[in-house]
This record gives sequence, structure tokens and C-alpha cells, in this order.
Amino acid sequence: MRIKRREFLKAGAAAGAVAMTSPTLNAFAQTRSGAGNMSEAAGEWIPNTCQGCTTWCPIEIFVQNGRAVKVRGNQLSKANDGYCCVRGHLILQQIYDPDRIKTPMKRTNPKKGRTEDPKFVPISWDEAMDTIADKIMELRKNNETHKFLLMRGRYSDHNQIFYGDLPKMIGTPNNISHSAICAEVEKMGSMATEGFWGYRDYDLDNMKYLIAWACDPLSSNRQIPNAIRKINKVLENGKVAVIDPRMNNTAAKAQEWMPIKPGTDGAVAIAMAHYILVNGLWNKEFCGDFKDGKNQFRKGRTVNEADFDEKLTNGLVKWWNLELKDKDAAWAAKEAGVDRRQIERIAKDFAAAAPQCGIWYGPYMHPRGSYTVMAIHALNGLVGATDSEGGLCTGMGAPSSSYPKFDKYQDDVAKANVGKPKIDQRGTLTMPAMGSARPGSGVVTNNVANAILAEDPYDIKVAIGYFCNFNFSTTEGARWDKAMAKVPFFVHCVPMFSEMTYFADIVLPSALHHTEDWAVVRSKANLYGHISIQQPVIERMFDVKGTETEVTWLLAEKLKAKGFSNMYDWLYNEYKDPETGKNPTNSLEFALYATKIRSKKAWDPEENKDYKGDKLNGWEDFRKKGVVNSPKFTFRQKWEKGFPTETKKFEFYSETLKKGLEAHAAKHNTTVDKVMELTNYEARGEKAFVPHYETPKRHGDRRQYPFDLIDMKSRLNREGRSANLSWYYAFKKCDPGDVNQEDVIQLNPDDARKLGISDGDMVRVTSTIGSLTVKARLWEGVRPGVAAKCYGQGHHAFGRFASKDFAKAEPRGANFNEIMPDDYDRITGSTARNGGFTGVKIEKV
Ligand SMILES: Nc1nc2c(c(=O)[nH]1)N[C@H]1C(S)=C(S)[C@@H](COP(=O)(O)OP(=O)(O)OC[C@H]3O[C@@H](n4cnc5c(=O)[nH]c(N)nc54)[C@H](O)[C@@H]3O)O[C@H]1N2
Ligand SMILES: Nc1nc2c(c(=O)[nH]1)N[C@H]1C(S)=C(S)[C@@H](COP(=O)(O)OP(=O)(O)OC[C@H]3O[C@@H](n4cnc5c(=O)[nH]c(N)nc54)[C@H](O)[C@@H]3O)O[C@H]1N2
Ligand code: SF4
Ligand SMILES: [Mo]
Repeated sequence: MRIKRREFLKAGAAAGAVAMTSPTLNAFAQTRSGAGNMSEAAGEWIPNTCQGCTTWCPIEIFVQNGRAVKVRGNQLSKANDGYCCVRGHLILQQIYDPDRIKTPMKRTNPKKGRTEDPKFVPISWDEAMDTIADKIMELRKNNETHKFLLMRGRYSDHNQIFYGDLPKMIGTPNNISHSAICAEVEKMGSMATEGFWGYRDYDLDNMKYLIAWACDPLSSNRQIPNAIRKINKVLENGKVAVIDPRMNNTAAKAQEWMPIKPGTDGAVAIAMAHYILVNGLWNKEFCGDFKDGKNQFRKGRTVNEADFDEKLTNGLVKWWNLELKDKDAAWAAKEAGVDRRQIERIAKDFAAAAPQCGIWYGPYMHPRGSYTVMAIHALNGLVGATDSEGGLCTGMGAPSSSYPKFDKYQDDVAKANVGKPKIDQRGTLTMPAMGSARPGSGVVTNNVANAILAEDPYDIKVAIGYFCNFNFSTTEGARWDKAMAKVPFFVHCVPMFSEMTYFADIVLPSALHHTEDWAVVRSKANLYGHISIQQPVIERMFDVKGTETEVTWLLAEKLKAKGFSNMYDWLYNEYKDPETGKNPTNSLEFALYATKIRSKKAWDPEENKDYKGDKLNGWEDFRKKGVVNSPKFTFRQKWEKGFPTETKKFEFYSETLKKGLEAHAAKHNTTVDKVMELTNYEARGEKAFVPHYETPKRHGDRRQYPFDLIDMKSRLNREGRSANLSWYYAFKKCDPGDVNQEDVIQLNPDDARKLGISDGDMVRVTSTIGSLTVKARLWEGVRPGVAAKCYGQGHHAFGRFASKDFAKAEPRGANFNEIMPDDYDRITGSTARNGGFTGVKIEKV
């Protein structure tokens, strides 16, 4: 919009007057005390939970005259001390997004494809659910219920009903979560070493040295409001170091930033361990010491295991001999393209602060990521920071009650088919997918598209997806376009159109989890666990329903009408209101009762009598307060009682991983070496069981594709759900190196100069699988040789703000998943996206 100068001033004056009371601006005001200078109308703070990222913050939403006008952290929450992050405020725009889906719809164009207009027409919930029930009855009739697939993205505790139990009642093994396109690799770091499959918590109040490694806790990852509040304390008490090829938000505040060459993090971790051992800086209380008290760890020298008296760890000397002894900082500096002295300095300062130190590391979704995170997390063990005050820990849980069992309602048709192999091919020879170090226990989300296309192990006939958009959020997403076009009947439960919705036969509009639905979620941060409520805070404006509960109920009703009443009987009989004992009679009552049932332990004074955390006195109290905090985490329990590993020790030599890998090899009548070869790891022999460096696997020859592509989240990404919010574009430059209203690829100015690229030029970025054009942003905060692209834009089907032309399916910006090859960290089944595994070439257009 071009405005002449005079008019601009006039418009400016008017805009200034509006800004004084504008809810748009006030929505971003950071006042803890409450409504700030919001209009005088009376209102009420109603507790809820944000799921804009995996922090799952207890929040409150201020409601005036039935309108949600402001968001803040729940004042009672110990996870965020009453604050939410900037993304929390975006909830307001999500609710009032003009492009929300307002009614169920069905497809009238039978052809499916990225450029095929589905020609959706509105239908009733009754017709929609009736059609879905028919499809499921048909599968039952033909005894092929396993050809039903349920896919989920984000979820609440109630996913147990819709995602966990419903498929088993219908009779399919195929409930597929998004976890393996999310962060599963990360969990292997603590799984292989200390038997913990999950995310860690950090004692920032007492920490003196924090390394943020391949993550940016001030803007993404898992406890942002807490990290933002506590980072200054760490900076005052000690130091913060960041290891990331680009200067992220945390790096901008840190004392050290190591701009590492993507994918080489394992080398630096290994060299740090070498340095710590050679210099006698390991934690003797945790790891033990040489029997004669003399340090025998010297570069290049093998150590006799018998000379070392190991305490709470397993295999330190083996690890040294197998991997560490030759790999010093000079070696790693070359490998990782960084300064040797910086590696040594960080290792030294980190160990000097121990055990009041910790490495906070990211998912490291790279084809060889499992061994990288093992090497990184091993450092947390080496200095005794794990389970230590001022260090890191597994964190606290929160009270919840069990869901009623479904088993006695499951019939023979269902029982016959739930045991069939899963569609994602987990546990096959080349896909160990060892969720918790057990072969075949992890999901392989992104491989489902391949399996559907190959009909291996069989074809999928009916699918439901909710809270997910795999055609956009997965690498080489074009495979999902083909796969979803092939599935004969697909139902998508979402509040917005998306790339995946384009392939739906039926669209069921979802009530928003944060303001319109009933549920609870549990999470942890700041050394506390919490259970937090999700409840309606505004009246539903459209004909929407809660997915996990209400859709289950409506489907059960329809199946009953068609002669299969087991599901209805299960829900009706078992999900009674715990306060009144009444059976549910409609979908909303079912949603409410399920929520009460799940959270009963948290609010029922009879059941929480002995609880050491917050105590509520009834359901209404829970609704009003919204959160129950656990007691604070107590450190050193594992030091005393042992770790849940094979050896009960912290394992530098992982008997836990070894058991898994050997079981996998045995199942396929082969050796671990062969498994390593087929799954693209370099380790052979015993190395497969210790943290070690693997050179980065890369797609594209360096001469042809000289740049390493890395990918990060915006601090405004509500996972994939901010794309149609105008504030997302308006405030984008809150990410270092980014600009408002645009989608840019960040390049180092030195690189750009050589290619004749200026700031703002359009460039073509080409990988081995395709090209995309995007605007260049020159910025010193990116390591030379690296191209950094924020994830989240490039939607062709998300709404008017997300695309350049929604009607013509023209994207705004570029979704780099389209040029990132489909590859995996096969130990965990995780999709690769970090570590520069995509080589690209960049040309000015
Ligand atoms: N703001 C925001 N926060 C979120 C989310 C969100 O959408 N937005 N989503 C939540 C979810 S679902 C998840 S799983 C977590 C994920 O949390 P993170 O994985 O921590 O988030 P990303 O931004 O994807 O982190 C990737 C980081 O790794 C860096 N990186 C890439 N390759 C390399 C490498 O080879 N070496 C090193 N050292 N660094 C590398 C990138 O520059 C970037 O800073 O975040 C959660 N928090
Ligand atoms: N290149 C690249 N790819 C990535 C990432 C990255 O950093 N870079 N991040 C990855 C990560 S960590 C994750 S977790 C995945 C996430 O990817 P997915 O699991 O596919 O989920 P999203 O894209 O966040 O959201 C999917 C849909 O949820 C719908 N939705 C929003 N609110 C609600 C609600 O209240 N109820 C229901 N039923 N639906 C709702 C929206 O319409 C949206 O289309 O993406 C991964 N993909
Ligand atoms: S986006 Fe994440 S950190 Fe921010 S308020 Fe929501 S849950 Fe908390
Ligand atoms: Mo994620």
C-alpha cells in the first residue's frame, strides 16, 4: 500500500489514536499483573494449556464479553512462573482466524492431487459420521480392519482414547504418531546411557555452566518461558556456551558461540571427553578413579581396565580405548571447522563448574544422530551433572488417573487383526526403530508414505488423521501427496485447511485444543511436573467438535446403529461422571467425563490426601486453578538407587543399546555389523555400543552441492500452526537474522559475495531432489558454507495469509521439506532434517 506523505501523516495520527486501546497491540504487552490497559469491560481469567510447542504451558486466557482478548502464563504454574512465551499470544489470532473450517465437509471431486481442487461441500456431522462408520463396517465385514490407519500429530492425554484404544477396538495395529518427525533421536542420548527415553529437565537456578547444543532454549525446544526467565541467572553465576552453525537467540546472549560445521558435533563431544579425561577433570565420585590415584589417560595410550576402579558408570576405560584415546581437540577442530582452543576452553570451564553444569541438547535429527546425542549426553555423565543439583535430570511427573479399560469390549474381528505388522515397517531389518532401545518399539512416521505406496506390508483403505499435516511437515513431502492420493478414503480432523486436508474425503472441523475443548495434558519444566487443564473458555463460533473425545463418541454411536455396539458400550458403561456416577449421553458429556476421570487423582481430595505437591479440593477447584504442580525434583536418587539400564549404571559402554541391537540382528539372522552397514552407520564391532563420532552422512556431492542446509524453528512457530496468522509475518524479525513479512534463506556475506548475491536477491536453492526459489538474506550469524532456512512458510493450502494466492494454490515463501531427501536415523526411525544432511547449491536467479 503506497500512501502519499501527507496522507500518511493523517493516517498515522489516526492509527496512533487507535493504538492506545488497540487489542492487537495490547495482546503483546508483557504485563504480569493482569489486564493492563485493556478496556474497562469486566472480564475473567480462565485457565487453560497452550500447546504451541512441546512445553505445554499452563496458561490463562482473559475473556471479556465472551471474547478471548489476552493470554498469560497461569499464575500458579511453577513450570513458567506465570509467564508464557511470545507464541502463547498468537492463540488469539488462531481462534479468530477468518479461514477456520466452520462445518464438516465432503469432497466432490474424486480426483486427488496437489493441484486438484477437492470441491468440498458442507455436510452435517450426522452425514459425515455415518459415511465414516460405513467405511469401517465394510472393513469389518471383509475382515480387514488392519487396513484402517489412524495418524496423529499433537495430542492431549485423551489421545489414549482416540489414538490408543479406538484402533484396538476397530482392530488395527496402525496408530501412527508424528513422534519420529519430531524429536525421537534426542531421546536416544539419555536412553543408551542412562536408560531414560524422554526429555530432560534442567536446574537453571543453580547452574554455573550451560551448553546449549544444537538447540535454542530461548526460542524453541522445551521450556522457553523458564529458560528466558532463568538465563540471566546462569549468565551471572557462570557461563553459557552455544554450539550451533548459526547465531541463534541463546548464542546472542552467550559468552561462547561455537559456529560448528553441521553434522560434526560428535567430533567435538568426543574431543571434549578426551580433554576432560586427559586433564583429570572427570567426576571421581560418579565415575571412579585409577586404583593408584594416578591419571593414566594420555593421548594415544591404551588403558588397562583393571587399573580403574569404576563407581556409578559402566565402561569408561573401554570407551577411552575404543574411541577417545586418539581424538583430541586438534583433531576435532579440523573435523568441525572450529578453533581448537575454544573446544578446550569449553571443556575446561564446563568441567570446572561440574556438577553444576549441563548440556541442553536438541533432537539432532540426522541419519547418524543417535551416536551424536549419545556422545553429547555422555559428557553430562562424565562430569556427574546428570541427576545433580545445578545440573540436569529426568524431571518430575504429575498425578493422573487411569483411563477405563476397553479390553472386555474388544471383539474377535478386532483381536484377530491388531497383531498384524504395522504399516510403518518398524523392526524390519533396515529399520530397527528402537524406541526405548527395544527393536521395533519406535514409530517410523515418515516411512508410512513409502509403505502405503508400496502396499508393503499391505494396502491402506481407510485413514483418519488429526492435528497433523504430514504432506507439509515431512521431508520429501511429495511422497505423501502420492500416498494420500492412493488411500481410497481419508478423513482429516483439523480446524484449518492444510496441504494434507487437500486429500481428504471428509473434513471434520476441530474444536481448538486451547480454548474450545475438554482435556488435560501433563508436562514438566523448572524441576516441577504439572497436570494442566484444557477447557472451553469461549463459546464455539462454528460447528466444531473435539477430536479425541467427541469424534470417538459420535463414531461409536454410528457404529452401534449399524450393528457394532461394542465401542458404544465401552464408552457408555465405563466413562461415568466420577462425581455423579451418571453415564454420558452425548459427545460433550463424554468429553467432560473423560477429562474428570483422567484428572481425578489431581483434584479429588480423597485421592490426593497424601500427595506432596499441590492439593485441590474438587473438580470445580481444578477448573478454577487449572494446574496441579508436583513437588520439586529431588536429585541424586539414581546415584543412590541406580539407573534403569542393563547394568544399573550410567553406561559409557551401552549394554542397553547392545542388547537391543543384538536382539534386532538375531531376529533377522544376521550380525550387528551387518545391521550397522544396512542402516548407514560407520561403526563396526564394539564401537556400535559406545558414544563415538560418525562422519556426517550427506545427500549431494560437495563439489556440486557445496552448501550444508540447516533448518530451524522460528520463535513464532506454533509448531506448524502459525502460518495463517498475520502477526507471524509482522514480527518475524524477532528471530536473529530474519526479516518481517518475508521468507528468507540466510547466507554468510562472504559466501554471497563470491556468488554475486546481494541482500534481497532471489536465489534458486537446489538439492539432489529439487529446487526452490527464495529471497536471500545476508547475515554474519551463519557460518560460511551453511545456508540456514527457517521452517514454517511455503504453504499452498493453509489460508489467505499463508499463501500468495490461496485460490491458485500459490505458496508464500518456500517449504524446504520439499527439497530435503527422505532419510532416517534408523536406530530410532527418526526423519533426518538437522546436521546439514542436505547438500545444496545456490544460484542467483
Ligand atoms: N518456537 C518454537 N519452539 C518449539 C517448537 C516450535 O514449533 N516453535 N516446536 C516444539 C517441538 S515439536 C520440538 S520437537 C522442539 C524441537 O526443538 P529444537 O530441535 O531444539 O528446535 P529447532 O529450532 O528445530 O532446532 C534446531 C537447531 O539446531 C541447529 N542445528 C541444525 N543442524 C545442526 C548441527 O549440525 N549442529 C548443531 N550444533 N546445530 C545444528 C539449528 O540451527 C537450530 O538452532 O521444539 C519445540 N519448541
Ligand atoms: N523442515 C522441518 N520440518 C519439520 C520441523 C522442522 O523444524 N523443520 N519440525 C518437525 C516437528 S518437531 C514436528 S513436531 C512436526 C509437526 O508436524 P505435524 O505433526 O504435521 O503438525 P503441525 O504441522 O504442527 O500441525 C498440523 C495441523 O494441526 C491442525 N491443528 C491446529 N490446532 C488444532 C487443534 O486444536 N486440533 C486439531 N485436531 N488440529 C489442530 C492445523 O490445522 C495443522 O494443519 O513437524 C516437523 N517438521
Ligand atoms: S508456545 Fe510453548 S513455551 Fe510458548 S506459551 Fe505455548 S507452550 Fe509455552
Ligand atoms: Mo516436534
